[in-house]
Amino acid sequence: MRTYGHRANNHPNAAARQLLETIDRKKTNLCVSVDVTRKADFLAIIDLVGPFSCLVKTHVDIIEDFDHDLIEQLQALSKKHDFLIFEDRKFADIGNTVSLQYSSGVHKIASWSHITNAHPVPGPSIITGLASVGKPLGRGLLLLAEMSTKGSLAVGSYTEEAVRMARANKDFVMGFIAQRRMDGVGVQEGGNSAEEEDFLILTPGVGLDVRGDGMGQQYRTPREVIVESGCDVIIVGRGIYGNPKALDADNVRRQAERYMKEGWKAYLERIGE
Ligand code: 5FU
Repeated sequence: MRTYGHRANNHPNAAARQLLETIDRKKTNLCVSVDVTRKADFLAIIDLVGPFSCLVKTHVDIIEDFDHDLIEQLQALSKKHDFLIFEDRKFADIGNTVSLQYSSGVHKIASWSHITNAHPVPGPSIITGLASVGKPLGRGLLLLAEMSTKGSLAVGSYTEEAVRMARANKDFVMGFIAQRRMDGVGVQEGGNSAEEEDFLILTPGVGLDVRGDGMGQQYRTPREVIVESGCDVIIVGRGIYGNPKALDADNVRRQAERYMKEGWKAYLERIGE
């Protein structure tokens, strides 16, 4: 299994290259998901976890006091701590609509988020729509090939079609939200092997202390995700910041470091070091 650094040197997609370089430089494959509703909490958590993260994942539409200053401060933290930004927008509409949702509105996601994602449910036109905005800016797109939730419908031929859509749009699609490596998935017998591709697999549903959240979320450990399933980035939310109503700065920092160490240990095991 190749190293993150080696993959960075050879990757054709600019956003993927940036993420792999950051992972290699900071020695962390941890993405922290910051799902809180107050701007002050959002920025405070990111300042605490930034040193341990390669990527910070946002849902800006849940923030009650969202404003342009939040984006400026987020960008300043991204520079200060050397991490990329991933708005987990999960676009799912026709090409024209997603291009407007991505570029415009209150949030103007494309102007600040290095990476975003989309459900493949509308078919390839969703990639065309998002690429028309994101490609000129050097952004990267992840397709949701699988989900972490119990009873997810993103399985079987749906997942295979998602991978085929990505293969046909490698200049903009840098990888997948998925629960396992996608090499060879959807490759027809006698068809091209997956050797030439290097899709990044970013995986939510990661926790060290519990196996679920009572609302359908299912957690696996960093080792299960990185070693057993061959994924590249662990996405961790509540396992790090706990209850947003009772934020404990020392504990947030401690948990981020703990997940970073577990994720990196798992990666070293995977590459045989
Ligand atoms: F695509 C997905 C998925 O399959 N599962 C997820 O959990 C996305 N997520 C996101 O990861 C979800 O929207 C949360 O933002 C985050 C997981 O947060 P947690 O607190 O670690 O459960």
